[in-house]
Amino acid sequence: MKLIIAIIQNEYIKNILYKLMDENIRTTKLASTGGFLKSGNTTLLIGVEEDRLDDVVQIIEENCESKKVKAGDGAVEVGGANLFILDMDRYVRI
Ligand code: 2BA
Repeated sequence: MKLIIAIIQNEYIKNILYKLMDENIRTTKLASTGGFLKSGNTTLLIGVEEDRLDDVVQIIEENCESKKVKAGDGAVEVGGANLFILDMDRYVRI
């Protein structure tokens, strides 16, 4: 199994969650805050079998995009989603 930690900009989260639910992909939604901009984003924990990994990445890719945001005197390009994909040793549901 894989664990996807997906940090997603709030404006995209509703749509992404609906699409993941349509595909029977389970998620846990956490409120989070970017360390740099100090603005709210959402972190999803998504545990999936390896053969569903590409489906999840595709759903997220198709439903968000990066955009420029003002930061101080300049601007930064904020990703619609930043994904960390980890191998999971073991999953236990009790
Ligand atoms: P923030 O930390 O608020 O970062 C927002 C955007 O600011 C980043 O977009 C990046 O373009 C810029 N940025 C961040 N740190 C910077 C720095 N030290 N110097 C210059 N510019 C900087 P993204 O890279 O797309 O990140 C969006 C959000 O994803 C981040 O919000 C953070 O919550 C999370 N994130 C991204 N990379 C991460 C990482 N390696 N570890 C943990 N969280 C990460």
